[in-house]
Amino acid sequence: MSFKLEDLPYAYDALAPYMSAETLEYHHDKHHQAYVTNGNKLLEGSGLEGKSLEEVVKESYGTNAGLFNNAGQHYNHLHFWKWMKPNGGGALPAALAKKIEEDLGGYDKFRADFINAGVTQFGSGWAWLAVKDGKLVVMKTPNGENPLVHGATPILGCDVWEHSYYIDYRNARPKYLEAFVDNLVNWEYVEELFNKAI
Ligand code: MN3
Repeated sequence: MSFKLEDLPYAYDALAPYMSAETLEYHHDKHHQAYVTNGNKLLEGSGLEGKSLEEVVKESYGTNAGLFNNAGQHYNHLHFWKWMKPNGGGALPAALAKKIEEDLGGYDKFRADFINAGVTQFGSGWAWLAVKDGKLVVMKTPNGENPLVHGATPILGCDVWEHSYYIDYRNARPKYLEAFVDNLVNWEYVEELFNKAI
């Protein structure tokens, strides 16, 4: 199955002032499009045509770096757009809040740990909330890597590549991560993935 770039689930200016239309135009239309275009070229003849995106990501990891980087980033970004919404953040769905309390020491600790994961990811990468062996974990990964290749299922991720925040926040990655958690996260979509993963 070839990769396809879907439209954003909201208008380009819908996440302002936390993420600008200019950032979303470059990030979605240029960066994500390039992962899709290059991923499709590298998928051809890889032996992984016909596999699901998740299977391509897992099976190309460690065996086909070019394909993995692009397929991984396609997977990460198609969820990233859905992990945000206008007027996001705020109260968590009850079942997810309870699980965060049990596994991660409560929302405030989760928030601090998630932001810290993003801040301390040296260079490009992602901060994650994932389900591993039935438990929630906070993780970070470099470049296009994600929890799928570490035996976990991502339910929330924040892109900390500079292209995700430099137009709006310059070098202030912590401020971008705070705005993401407090004002952008679409907790209903996180809950949907949590229910599937658990
Ligand atoms: Mn990106």
